[in-house]
Amino acid sequence: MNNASRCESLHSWHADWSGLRVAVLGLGVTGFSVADTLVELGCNVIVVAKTADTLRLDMCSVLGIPVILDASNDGVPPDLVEFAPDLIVVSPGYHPTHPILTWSAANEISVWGDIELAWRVRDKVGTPAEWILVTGTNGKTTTTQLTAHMLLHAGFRVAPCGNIGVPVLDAVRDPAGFDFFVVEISSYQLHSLRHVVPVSSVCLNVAPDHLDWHGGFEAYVAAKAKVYANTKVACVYNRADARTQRMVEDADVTEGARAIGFGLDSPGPSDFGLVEGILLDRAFLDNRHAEALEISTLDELRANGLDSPHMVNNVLAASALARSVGASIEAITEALRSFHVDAHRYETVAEIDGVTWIDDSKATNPHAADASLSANSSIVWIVGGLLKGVAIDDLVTRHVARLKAAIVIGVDRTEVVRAFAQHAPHLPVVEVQTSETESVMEVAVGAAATFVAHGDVVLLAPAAASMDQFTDYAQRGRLFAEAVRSHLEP
Ligand code: UMA
Repeated sequence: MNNASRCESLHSWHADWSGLRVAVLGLGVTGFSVADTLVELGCNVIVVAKTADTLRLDMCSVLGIPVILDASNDGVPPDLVEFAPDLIVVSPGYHPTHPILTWSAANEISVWGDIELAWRVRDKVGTPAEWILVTGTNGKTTTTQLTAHMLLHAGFRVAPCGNIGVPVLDAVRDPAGFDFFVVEISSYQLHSLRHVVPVSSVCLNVAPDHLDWHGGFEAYVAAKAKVYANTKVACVYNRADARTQRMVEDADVTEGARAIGFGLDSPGPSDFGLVEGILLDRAFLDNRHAEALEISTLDELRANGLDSPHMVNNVLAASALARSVGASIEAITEALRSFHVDAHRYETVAEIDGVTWIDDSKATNPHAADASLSANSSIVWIVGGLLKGVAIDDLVTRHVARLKAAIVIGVDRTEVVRAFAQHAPHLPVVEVQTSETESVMEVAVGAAATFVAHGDVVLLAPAAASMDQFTDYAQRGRLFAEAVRSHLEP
């Protein structure tokens, strides 16, 4: 058997992986879980990465895994060529045109993502868990958490994993064993996804994001559409987003899978929806042509901040996924009462003198920022960061009437400042310049405070990723909240 067909034949944890030569690209959260798993399987492993933290390097050294650190990140390291891998497992952040991936294609070396490997070895602990896949431009982490919380209340053993921060391979290797994995899956992971058979799946919405990585919107949408492939029970789509419905229509699913729509309007048979403030399941009941089941109400959801339109959509999508695999309505209703949204997702950090300061640092693209801008009428907007090839012109045009001022952060703010000059020429725009004594958020908050009056909202919804000035969106939000507190309580 040649190397390629040996790799293709490996479909179980209990298959013979011994001696397989595998190069792992990346030594972040994913890369380490992949390398660790492969060593456990008896493979001969090498890791390549441009950077890695000391802890992971130390752990690799303990496990006897050689690491090639290639700071240039723009070629094929000679030690990798010499290693002659049978298989490459790539971390999600690697661009598809990375020289190592071009080299592996030219040399017919199989390339998998971590999700592909996890699917193949999912039978490590007892009966393999069923997989529920969750993707979308926005709302996927919350929907993943909601679905997992509902299934937990329904008495199942469940692990939320994937892009949410816990590699699927860690869930697969957990000796506890699970009934369900709710896998948040990013467009990067979907790009390299080959064969997974989910029990149910959802694409919550699609709007421009990560365009520089995918090379355009169509390629991004095509990656997202892969979430529905082979689905067995329910393909859940957003009735207000025709692209998600088309993805389901075009998907090659398992015979018998149903299309289940969700939306904020009245549900048809096989839908989840909203009628006079009541969230309804009209899909998973016998007499769905004449009846519907009540899941919750907007009033109930308000009690724990789940009543904004985009959150209600997440709740409906999660309910559809949970119902599709047998959760009772009662379990879902109960789960919603005890669910709390994570920090930095439209979180009110202070309310003082009639001014509300909101941390929506998780709004890392225009589609997400659009939702939080739409929810307010007089806004001082803190915006900017890494735009990832996506324009913010439409966002500025749509919300200019709600804006009182814009405070622009981010290293490269040319595009943001240009969009305001073009579409909101009369709006006060402050570009944040840091100094040795003041950080980005201290300056931004100080500038925002000069514009506010009673009834205003200061909204951190950057419409951009954070890594140019912060470690991640969480740090960006945390520093904002700290700056707000120290500004208001000097
Ligand atoms: N690396 C290179 N060269 C490259 C790219 C990366 O050497 O060209 C190396 C880095 O030096 C580092 C490692 O690869 O050693 C990092 O790999 P990675 O960027 O794939 O990140 P991980 O730490 O493995 O985390 C990934 C996801 N990150 C990305 O997709 C960028 C995490 O999602 C995810 O939680 C984790 O796997 C577990 O599944 C984060 C994310 O930002 C939250 N996701 C994007 C999003 O949600 O928008 C897609």
